[in-house]
Amino acid sequence: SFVSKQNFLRQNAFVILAVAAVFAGVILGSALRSWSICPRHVQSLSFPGEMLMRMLQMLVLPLIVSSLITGISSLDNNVGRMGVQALIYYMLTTIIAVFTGITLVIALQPGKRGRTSQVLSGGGFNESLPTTDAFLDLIRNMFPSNIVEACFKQYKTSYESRNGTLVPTPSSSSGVNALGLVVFSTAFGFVLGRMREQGRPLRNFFDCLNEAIMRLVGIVIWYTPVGILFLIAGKICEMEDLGLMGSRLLWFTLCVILGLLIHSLLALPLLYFLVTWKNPYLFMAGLLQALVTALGTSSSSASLPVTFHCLEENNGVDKRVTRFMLPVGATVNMDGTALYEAVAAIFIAQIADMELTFAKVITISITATAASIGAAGIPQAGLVTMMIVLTSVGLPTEHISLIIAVDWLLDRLRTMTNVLGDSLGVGIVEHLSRQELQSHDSTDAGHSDAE
Ligand code: DAS
Repeated sequence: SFVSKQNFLRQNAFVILAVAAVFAGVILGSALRSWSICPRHVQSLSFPGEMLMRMLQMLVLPLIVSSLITGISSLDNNVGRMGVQALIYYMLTTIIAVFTGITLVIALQPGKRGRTSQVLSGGGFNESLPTTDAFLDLIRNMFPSNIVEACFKQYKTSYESRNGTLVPTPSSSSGVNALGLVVFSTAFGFVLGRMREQGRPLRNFFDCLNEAIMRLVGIVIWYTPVGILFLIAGKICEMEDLGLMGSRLLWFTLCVILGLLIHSLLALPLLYFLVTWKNPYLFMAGLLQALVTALGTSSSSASLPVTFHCLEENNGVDKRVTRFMLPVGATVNMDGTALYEAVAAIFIAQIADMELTFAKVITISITATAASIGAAGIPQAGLVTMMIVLTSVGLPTEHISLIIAVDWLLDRLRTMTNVLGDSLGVGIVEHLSRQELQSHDSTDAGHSDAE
């Protein structure tokens, strides 16, 4: 039994370390907090965590491009079917998430509880973003005019005030345009797959690039527990005192957390079980390290390398499916964010005493879904795309300041749900396509025999 215990420890070392890092981070952070150290020291405390973020982000760009191109070009004719399955899964789960959130926030009425919270003040967003412009920007970002620029810039309409009215002026803001890269790489991979012999050198190139990046991921994985520990400790040191949170904000936080729990622990696992007849919680256990990374970094895109590692190494998912689905999922499928946006918008409407008609609730659900697709997988992106949801029902965008105080926490939690949703989707689509993948394998073997 000693040997089996040793084996267990060896196999699960990373998971144990990652979970231990969360607890250690909380303890270290709370201890240092009681000494109330100055911001400069908090910065040096978070430094090892910042290094983890930077290392992961460094890998994300080549990872997205190479995995999508190799994944899609190797799937040949199955790519259409699997793509449709993936899109149905993304839409369905996002709608379930939004529905769960809306039901909870209407039932619990967090915006009507107690007095106005003390955190009403705080920096606000003054810029208001007309909904149609936001939708157009989403589509513009799908087709970047310059693929190199897409690696570091996103398109975003900005506004100029002229004689008291806001006039749109096209401009660019910083941030990786992951959506544009995903669209380009998908199309590129598709064409490359059809080029047969002629496409082989480039397919080999991207295959090799992808393999090399995944090996680098295998090295960075060793550093994740350290990074996570310091990311969490640093955050706990600098957070505002939760005791000052008003009762409305507290109810709002609970409402979001409850919704995320229902979606992550009941709805998604149930869907996985209904499709595959396999134990979803076993599958989820293999993902722990990715989930903890999401908690630490609050970014699904920074967690992407670890998610790849977990699905391929721990859960043995077919690489063709992870390569094709994960980059897309991390960019467009955000169940946690959609749930959060819907809850937050209705919470704000409750505080503002706005009457919620059925039409408004539907508008909120649609824009919350769109906002979650448009949100980049980076920390607090959901807070910015909230503006689309608020303006769509005529709520002033500066009301976002009502919820800024708790966003650092809810951001981490919804990112975990986002990563979980992407990963379970990979499991489901792999299960549905097992037959095609196998027959594809055997025709491939036939080809190489002939060669
Ligand atoms: N933090 C995000 C993510 O990476 C998105 C959000 O802010 O909701 O998933």
